[in-house]
Amino acid sequence: MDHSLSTKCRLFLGTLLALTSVAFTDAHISMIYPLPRGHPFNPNTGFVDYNCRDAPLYDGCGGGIGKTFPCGGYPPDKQVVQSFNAGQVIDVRFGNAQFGSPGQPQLTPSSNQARHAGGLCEFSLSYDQGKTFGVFARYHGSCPDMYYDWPVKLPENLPSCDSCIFGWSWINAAATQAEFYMGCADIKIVGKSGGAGGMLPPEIANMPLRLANMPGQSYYHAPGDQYGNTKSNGPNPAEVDASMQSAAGGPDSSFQAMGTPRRPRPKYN
Ligand SMILES: [Cu+2]
Repeated sequence: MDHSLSTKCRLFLGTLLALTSVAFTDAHISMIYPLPRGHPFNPNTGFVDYNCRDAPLYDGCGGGIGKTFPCGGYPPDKQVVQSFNAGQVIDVRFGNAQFGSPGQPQLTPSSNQARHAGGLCEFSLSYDQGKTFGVFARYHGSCPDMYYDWPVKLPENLPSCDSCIFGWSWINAAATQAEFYMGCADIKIVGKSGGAGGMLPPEIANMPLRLANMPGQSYYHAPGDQYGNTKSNGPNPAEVDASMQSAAGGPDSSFQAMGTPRRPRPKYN
């Protein structure tokens, strides 16, 4: 009887160790400002995802909601309280379950923040609850990085909306398989033109998200930087300038997929 107890005990400890090592070796990064759907810090989230908040889409992360496109499959927030003005600059920030919160280790330049040598970050808006997204800003190469703010300017000509989606999506550069990450914040936008129920301006609506590394899409990495999982040089000043002019730069001619397309991962739900 003692023997069976201690066996259970060892099994339990083994499980704990396994869970812990998964949490640290399979680390990723996610948007933490604006506060996205699914995040434990978001008081209005419709689903609290303790296990897979930082995970890419379709990677088989267990215990979560089975992250799918768009927005990780999370339900909309219970109420929309994050409000921005058309033309406002949003300083996007990133974090993860290892860094950035009270009681967690201080982020240092050499911290492993699981940024996978950056890649391509796209910032988008949806005025139809995630059916379509239009890209209004991009950062190539060094994004994401928890060390920096990533300023993006909401276009001046956005109409008002009571429940829009601010999207961050990321195609990673290295350090792990070719992945696609997405975080969605439910926001209100106070437009210069007033009146809710508008649509995305056509120049934004016509700039679709770059989709990759999920069922039905190609598998590849995006060009990144040389800093691996540690602190980078931050946002490219030219891209900050472009963002301040609300200029995504049109179709993304500067983007080149890296490497040969990879086989889909086996673990789709
Ligand atoms: Cu990762």
